[in-house]
Amino acid sequence: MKAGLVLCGPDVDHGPLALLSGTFEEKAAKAANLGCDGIELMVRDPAGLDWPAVKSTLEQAGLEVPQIVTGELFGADGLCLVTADENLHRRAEERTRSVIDLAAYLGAMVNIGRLRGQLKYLGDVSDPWPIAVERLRGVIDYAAQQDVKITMEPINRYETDFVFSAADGMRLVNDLDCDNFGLMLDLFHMNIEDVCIEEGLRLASDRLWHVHIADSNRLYPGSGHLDFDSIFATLEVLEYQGYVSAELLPLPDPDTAAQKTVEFLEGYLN
Ligand code: LER
Ligand code: MN
Repeated sequence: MKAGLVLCGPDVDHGPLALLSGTFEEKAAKAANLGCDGIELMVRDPAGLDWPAVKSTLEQAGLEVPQIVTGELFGADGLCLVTADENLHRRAEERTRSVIDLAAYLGAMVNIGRLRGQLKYLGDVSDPWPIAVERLRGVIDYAAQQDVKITMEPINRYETDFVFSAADGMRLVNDLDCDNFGLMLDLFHMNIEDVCIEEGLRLASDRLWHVHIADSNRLYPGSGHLDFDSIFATLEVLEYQGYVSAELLPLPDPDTAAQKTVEFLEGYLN
């Protein structure tokens, strides 16, 4: 297992769950000094980014980019894939394709969280699930051509209206049946939606490609009531090799939250 955290790229002013302060270069240096293996890059629009500069900043810091996170495509620009609005869907696909191109350039996966949209955005249809599956397939097929993996994140019911749990995520994995489509599980969402976090991890283990860590209250681990001894013992048994990456509230400040998380992870990852 490797340690990571979510970091805003140069085109994102503020990510509500991203860590570290300073310029992009300063944040990359801080992540490396803390002992992170890599960072999850939060982007808004790759067209506005200097790709070689981003790559060289991260390479010089010795950081991998396991994944690009797309939350701000929805959060800042309202883009989403599962919608009846053809124009919105086309713009969301175009932007997602450019994120996939950047991911291919950086050797990263691409996460789909809130960017997926919602079933209710499809309007009054009797069975929205198969329509949603086909809406998602477009970007997954495009990613496959670029050799990029897509991770779907089950998200709690207060933020979306489909794919809440690991079981929901595996239903989508099975219905899509694409080798480049897997799951990212976020312990904060799992604590709300999964009957048992450890069981959810086991259920998804064949397609578990990334993990977001936060405690039950979305503060740095150790601040809430999640049983991390049991969670990490489960990941060990499953021989999970991917990233455990901090996505949490930047409190008491973004640097302290990052430092506390990496210190906490050291106890489990080494
Ligand atoms: C994104 O990874 C996430 O977990 C969401 O809660 C953001 O809204
Ligand atoms: Mn998350």
